[in-house]
Amino acid sequence: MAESEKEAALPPKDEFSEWYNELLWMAEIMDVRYPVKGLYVWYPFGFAIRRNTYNIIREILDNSGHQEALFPLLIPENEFMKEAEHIKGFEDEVYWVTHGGRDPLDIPLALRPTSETAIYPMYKIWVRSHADLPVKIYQIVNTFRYETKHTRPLIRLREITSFKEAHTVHATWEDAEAQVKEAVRLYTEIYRRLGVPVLRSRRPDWDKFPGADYTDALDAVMPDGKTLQIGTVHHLGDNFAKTFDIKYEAADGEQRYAHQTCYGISERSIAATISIHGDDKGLVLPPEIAPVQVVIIPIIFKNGAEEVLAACKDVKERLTKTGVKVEIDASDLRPGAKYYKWEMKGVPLRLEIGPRDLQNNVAVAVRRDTGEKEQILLTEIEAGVRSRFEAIHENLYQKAKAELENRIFDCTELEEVKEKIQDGVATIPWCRKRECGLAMEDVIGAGILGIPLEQKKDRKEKCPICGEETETRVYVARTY
Ligand code: 5CA
Ligand code: ZN
Repeated sequence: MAESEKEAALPPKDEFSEWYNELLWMAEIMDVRYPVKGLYVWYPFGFAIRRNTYNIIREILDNSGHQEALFPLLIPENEFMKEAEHIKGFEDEVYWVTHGGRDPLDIPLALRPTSETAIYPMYKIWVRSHADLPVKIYQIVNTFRYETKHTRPLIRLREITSFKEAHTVHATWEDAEAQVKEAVRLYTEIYRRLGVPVLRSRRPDWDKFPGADYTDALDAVMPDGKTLQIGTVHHLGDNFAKTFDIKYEAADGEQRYAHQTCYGISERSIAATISIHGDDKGLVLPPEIAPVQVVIIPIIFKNGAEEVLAACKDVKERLTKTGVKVEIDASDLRPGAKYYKWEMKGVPLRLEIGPRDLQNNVAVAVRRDTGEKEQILLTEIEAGVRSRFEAIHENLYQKAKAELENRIFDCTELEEVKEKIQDGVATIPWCRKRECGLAMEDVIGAGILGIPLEQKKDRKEKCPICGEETETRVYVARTY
């Protein structure tokens, strides 16, 4: 694409929606011009971010006893229609394949909106005895949901291209509950690696996954104060085991229904990461997911160009050997234009090397997150870059954590909640009765996000609807 097409400036991050859309385009993450609503194209640069992000997800799952597998995209109608609650939750969102060529199919096939009904008929065959448990399998696939709310790249898709779903099977309800806790911990760790702090809460009953006993969720707070659900963990009880007849032989020889969990993350993980860290100049990427981690800019005058270029190549080679992804920008662009370009792409560290730096045996390092300039001795460039990466990652997380904490407002009145959710997340006492929860949502005009998984149970307060005493506070937020 021509450089001239991209010269228009990025809107300031304060105008979040415009900033987000322009950034995806200018930093070459997604192309939204594909002619089907809700379907978008990954550019190679965006796809590299995706690959690096999903490497973290794979690593953390593989190291905690999960195995990756792959199930079919198409689900026969009769399997899909087995679990009543699940059908109710998804039937308006399913795409159906009804023909093979010109022949109507005997059994219509659903494009998976999620894969319970593709995986559990196989689990019925695979699970025989208590010795087979637990099963912990995940897959990373595309899923399809005919979303009727406003679609947005990476945030609300009709083809979710990067759906990581894990499906586990356990002997008892308690074992499954322990797995839910473990999954919340693993997801928190994934987001820690992305520098993204999360809110963790139990969804109210009316907002749980269709077919689940309960749903725990991770949410990020976006720059406009709205929350984005970036991961969910569901305790399925034995609901699906009963409909799909997943039984195991217990140690005492008896046949028992299994208990299950499932948990998912999508490319919303990338939407949150780039939205939370980015700034007015473009992307700011945590080093671990940056497709280019260091860009070297040779500062060239009439004399000494060869020495400078040779030194840049040497630095690149040495960094590459330690696994750092490096580019040298020796193009004809003016230095200012080069800075603009690589800042837009979120490159964590820029190294400038000119004749005077060579005399001093240093490179000038400029951090993308802070703009700080420091000299690094060329003889110590590997360690110098490594330690900057760690500092950048930590700074991104701490900054985001402070911003998140500033956006949580403890309220006692519903009117106050209405006002505060314009800027972030409110908390308010709730007696946990359904009718009070729904009444609150009505007055506020926004939903209850959930009951925080870590409650500060220090005092009794009054439910603003019925006046009953309670130790529970809930998050209320505007959501994506
Ligand atoms: N089977 C379960 C666990 S994998 C399931 O489908 N859960 S879910 O419906 O909550 O989806 C898992 C996660 O995918 C959500 O928490 C959300 O972060 C993400 N997600 C859901 N719908 C979309 C969508 N239309 N576009 C992008 N991401 C989505
Ligand atoms: Zn109440």
